[in-house]
Amino acid sequence: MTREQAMGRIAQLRSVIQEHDYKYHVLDQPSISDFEYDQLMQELIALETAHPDLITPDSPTQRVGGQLLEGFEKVTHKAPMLSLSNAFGAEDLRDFDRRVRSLIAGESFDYVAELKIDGLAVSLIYENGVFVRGATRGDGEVGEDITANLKTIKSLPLVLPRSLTIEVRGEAYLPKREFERINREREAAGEALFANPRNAAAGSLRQLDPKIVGRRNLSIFTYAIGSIEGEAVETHASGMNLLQKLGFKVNPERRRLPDIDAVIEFVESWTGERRATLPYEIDGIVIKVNQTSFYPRLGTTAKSPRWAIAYKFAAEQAETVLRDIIVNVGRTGAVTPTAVLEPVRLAGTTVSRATLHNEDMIRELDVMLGDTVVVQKAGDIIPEIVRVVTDKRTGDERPFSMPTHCSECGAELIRFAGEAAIRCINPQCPAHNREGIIHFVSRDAMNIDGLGEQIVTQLFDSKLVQDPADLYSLSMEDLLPLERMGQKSAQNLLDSIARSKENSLERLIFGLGIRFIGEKAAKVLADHFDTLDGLMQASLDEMVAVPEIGPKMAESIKEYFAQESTQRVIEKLRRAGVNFAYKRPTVMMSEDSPFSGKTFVLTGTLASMDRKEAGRLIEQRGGKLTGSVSKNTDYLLAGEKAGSKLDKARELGVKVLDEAAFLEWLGIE
Ligand code: 3BD
Repeated sequence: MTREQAMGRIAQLRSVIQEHDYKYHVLDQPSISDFEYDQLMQELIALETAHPDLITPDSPTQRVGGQLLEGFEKVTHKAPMLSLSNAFGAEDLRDFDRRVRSLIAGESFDYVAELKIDGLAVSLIYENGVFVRGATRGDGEVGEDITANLKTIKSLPLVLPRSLTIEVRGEAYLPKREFERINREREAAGEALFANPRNAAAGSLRQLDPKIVGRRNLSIFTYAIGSIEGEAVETHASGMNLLQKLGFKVNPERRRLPDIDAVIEFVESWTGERRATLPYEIDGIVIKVNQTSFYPRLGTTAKSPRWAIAYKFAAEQAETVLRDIIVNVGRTGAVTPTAVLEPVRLAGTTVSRATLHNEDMIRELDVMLGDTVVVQKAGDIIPEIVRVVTDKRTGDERPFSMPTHCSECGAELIRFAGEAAIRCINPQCPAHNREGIIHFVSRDAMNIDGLGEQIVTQLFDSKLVQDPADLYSLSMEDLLPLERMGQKSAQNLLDSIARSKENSLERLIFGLGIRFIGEKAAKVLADHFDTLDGLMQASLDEMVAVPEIGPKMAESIKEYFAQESTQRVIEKLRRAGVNFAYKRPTVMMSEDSPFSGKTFVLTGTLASMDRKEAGRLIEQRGGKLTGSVSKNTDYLLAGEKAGSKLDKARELGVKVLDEAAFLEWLGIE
């Protein structure tokens, strides 16, 4: 390849990769497999390695810098990043509205209400269409340059489709799922947990190693244009649409609303259960006057604009009495204390348990049995104790100390140096084994539908299932005597157990519950070693030679497979016919597939699978996915509650496929 040819191909690859980053991370609608994406990336890396002078900072290969940062430079924002004044109820919103209306006397305007993402405010500067600098808000005047860390965020475009010079503001955040994953991993590694996604996002962006930041899977919603050259933005709504067109991720739950009553209605629609259904945390609603022409007239107070306000959700806290502290032994043997509370209503549910994480937390809270405590729903599901109401102490409270021996097997509990958790390290401990089976069947592991914690516990306690392999010798007669188990559910359960034998190797590796081996590592190992036997025979050196596998993981794998109990289980799984091989995702391209070469758009809700799964099936059969309906779309796959895309398809005469027809094409039912 000549240098000219290399330049051409590099440019092409960068733009294709950028497009796929956008589809995956902004639209949440990937159109190629991870494998194909990786191939494009590898080709680009190879070309850039051969021609290092052609590397530019906006290349997708440069998202994760190789160098450790020394620290963060201070940067002064071109225009200060204002803060928002707060409203705590409908009355505050009406006051805000009265003030706005009196200042723009008689003229007509509307509002935009949008979710207040609970993350970290940042400023992003693009010069001539290229991302050149990103900074934290800091005190609003001066922030810190975190460009290298922000570049690792895949939903942040490194180049824009136009040569614009623009400052964009947004909120970098951690999706709830990623937050939970990170805390699970930190827990397993004995590291301190992050209290909430916000802290985790802030902590991540303060990392000096962009590689670590990259692994945190942060995302970013943009919500304001700080400044823009050569373009007039007349309304906030059109500004957001512009950002969206430029490839930024803008939150879809924003509404233009005619007046404050509509705003209050919108706010109230988000104060209940609905908030919990979002995949990220929000801490309120931001309300902005839509017409930017009024901003100068409305002006700012000391620090915040008068044309915007943040409605803050009430802190979800309640007082109750701590009845007891019980300890549970988890899959890794970690002993976690749980607070047993006098049941109390909190954010729509009754709370009777709260997590105490570990012994250190109990000491920090200085909590005693019988104390009145304030509980809080930390963002999502698991309530926690915020503090003790010491004024309410009567003197009858009793101190609590962690047990010295395992409640399930009696073995002595051990606290390893540098770890917050105390552990039961008896491999025969029933709690270990029971939790290990619960993990084995879980959705991200062997995905055995219909096997919840309660059924596993029943099977375990009745000695029918003592290790994961025992699941494969269960019969109808074993299942029928269980509580709430009919003929039909028993058969379904047996079917899903049987189906799980065909799972690809990564699910099995993850399901075995080897310490430090999460989903990602399991996948990498399966891909590299191909079979479980390959992995079992691998040396430490061979394992650490695999990208993303560190010495701690390798040691843990060796130790796991060396155990006699492990070997017994593996042999039982083998005899049961459980697949030990990695099933590399392949693209099926049969000519006669009705999907082959056709372009699909997905919309609405499908009853039989989620959209991601439907997309994967279409692609496997040679179909292409795109995000929006155009005249080039061959089919719109429309589930329940299909909205504007269905209208558009009808307008353009695009063929519409309903779920039944889709399943038929797939050869299902
Ligand atoms: C969000 C300022 C204005 C442009 C000033 C109106 C205060 C944090 O989702 N709009 C949003 C969000 C934050 C915003 C503005 N719109 N300012 C906004 C915001 N949808 N979170 N913020 N910020 C961002 C802040 N941060 C830390 C300390 C003090 N203030």
